[in-house]
Amino acid sequence: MTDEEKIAIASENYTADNIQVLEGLEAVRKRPAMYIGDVSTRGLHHLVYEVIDNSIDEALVGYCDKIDVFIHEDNSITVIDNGRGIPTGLHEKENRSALEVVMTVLHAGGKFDKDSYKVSGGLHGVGVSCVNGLSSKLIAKVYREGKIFIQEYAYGKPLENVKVIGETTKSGTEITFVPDNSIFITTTYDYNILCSRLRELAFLNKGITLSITDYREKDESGNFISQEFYSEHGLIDFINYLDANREILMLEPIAIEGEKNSIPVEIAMQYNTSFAENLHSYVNNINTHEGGTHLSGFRRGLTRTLKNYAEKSGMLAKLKFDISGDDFREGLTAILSVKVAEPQFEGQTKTKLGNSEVMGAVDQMVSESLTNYLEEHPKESKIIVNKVILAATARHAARKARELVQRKNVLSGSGLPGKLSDCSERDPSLCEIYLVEGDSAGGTAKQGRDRKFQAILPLRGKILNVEKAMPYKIFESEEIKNMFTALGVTIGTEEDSKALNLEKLRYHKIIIMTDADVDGSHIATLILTFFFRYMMELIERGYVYIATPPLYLIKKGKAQQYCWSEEEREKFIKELSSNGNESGIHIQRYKGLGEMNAEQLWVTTMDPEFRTLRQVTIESGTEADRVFSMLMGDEVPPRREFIEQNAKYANIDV
Ligand code: 0RA
Repeated sequence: MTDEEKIAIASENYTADNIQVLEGLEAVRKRPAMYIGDVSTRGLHHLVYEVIDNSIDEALVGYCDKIDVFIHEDNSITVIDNGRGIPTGLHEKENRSALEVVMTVLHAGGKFDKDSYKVSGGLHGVGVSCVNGLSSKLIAKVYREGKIFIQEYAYGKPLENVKVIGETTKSGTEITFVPDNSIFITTTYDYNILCSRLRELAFLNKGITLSITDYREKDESGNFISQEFYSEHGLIDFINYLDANREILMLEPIAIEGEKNSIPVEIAMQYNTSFAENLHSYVNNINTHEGGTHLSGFRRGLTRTLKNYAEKSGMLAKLKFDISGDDFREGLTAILSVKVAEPQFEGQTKTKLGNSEVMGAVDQMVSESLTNYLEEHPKESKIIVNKVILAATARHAARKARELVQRKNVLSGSGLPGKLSDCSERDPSLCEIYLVEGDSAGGTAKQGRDRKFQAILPLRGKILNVEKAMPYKIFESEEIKNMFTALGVTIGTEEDSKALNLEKLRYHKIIIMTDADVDGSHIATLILTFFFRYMMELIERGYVYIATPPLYLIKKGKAQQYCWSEEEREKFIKELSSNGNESGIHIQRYKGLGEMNAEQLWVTTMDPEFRTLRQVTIESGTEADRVFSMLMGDEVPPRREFIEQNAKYANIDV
């Protein structure tokens, strides 16, 4: 900061705008990750979210109800809304168009409209100028006061003054940007990732229509792929969407909506027959994966209110053990959405709400509304209390089973499973464990591995489907117990039966290696379901991977090559036969890991120099929850439909 700037700040003339002007877009280009999280696929998609969030802000103050997103052939993006349009008049202090200020000054977005209740605004709330700074080209078109205004930018710098290019009867903003490929690792947009965010925004902001069109791909009838999202009932629709594949226990979700201490709170919740707790919380439309004060307030309010009701009802009289907080949330799907004017985000991924005043607001809101609900719905209330009693009984059984398992481990020396072939390295950050389908492939992997840092744990057949099983079953399943003990992870404490302890985690790469066939995919999905429901943090920390064994070995004379896809296979065959000779080519289709010898398995799938590992990430917690409940739950038709739609992404033998 220069002395003049310091003086300006210290002087009476200081306003917030002074500071903002100091922060130019060069800062964004220098440290993009600081502003948008990262420069991978995730950051790339955040550019779109940032623009949409400005349109959502317009919708929240009542001026916009339609937002359309287009992915162009070159992976540039257009977002169009029917809001008021970014102001285009002269910005007195800056002596240039307000549009130019909004697009080129960091955090300038909201400065024109102090009375508006701005609550949205991207993961990092950095404003649309940040998108501009990270785009090699951006065009802003504004439809306002009967005119069409336009300004173009390159790398955040205006190429010319704002000009009028025509007349219009519409109002709104249209932003087209080309992400700077010198900043992002990848600039290819994923249609499905954008779809889930738009769907989520539609549920969180009822009444807005959001659409997406992808000009890169056509459907069977020759139309560009496109989807539209609109929700009339908001969070209630969201719950029904998430629970579509679960057996639900009530006629319709419980809905809570209102404002406490000027904090808008919206909740929808519903109990189902599963054993999983599905709480998803949002602050200003941002998914708070790490929870925070709003979620704590929800839990408190829920536990206290249900406990009071259950005790008063007399239904707990015969229960021989106490009920814990978890028991009220087993089989519960809930969405909690609050709007906070000045949110403080904490935690590793800045997705944990820190504002202490929110806890009490949500707690009170839940207590009051839920007390009313329970009094007005005696039938549902009884179902809920019975569900809680069942959960307490199951937890009790799980604790006994867990204690038995853990006592046994203490007795058996190292406590490591007999089937584990461990590595010699002791630093977890250098160690890998392969979870291998079948004893025979396990044997091959054991011979092929580098024993210094690679451990092998063979798993026999289909492991327990934890989506359907009662929680205590995981302590009875040999394969699941082996995974816990080999990984060095424990689960459950006196206070929290699902608490995960990763302090003694023994490997930072956990690699699922199954056959490239239907059974293999099924086993990989079962293992992932187990991780998702019981060891989510392993996935969040980026420790879980999927190995990719090759599908073919193609040989001709001395030339040989492994191929991982049909395209690769065809390409190589073409190369081999380019000299006109179509003969002597030998193609081996690997149906399973067992068909490779140790050397082949090492070279293709395990050697860190050459292998491809697919890291398992969760783009959307709600979407992952829905997909797992569908893939592993009881309802068959939605599962069939999903598999048919997604078969093209997988190597499925048919
Ligand atoms: C600043 C002030 C106003 C609106 C906007 C920005 C605005 C920004 C974006 C970005 C995408 N769509 C947008 N729509 C609006 C208030 C406008 C007024 O007071 O008329």
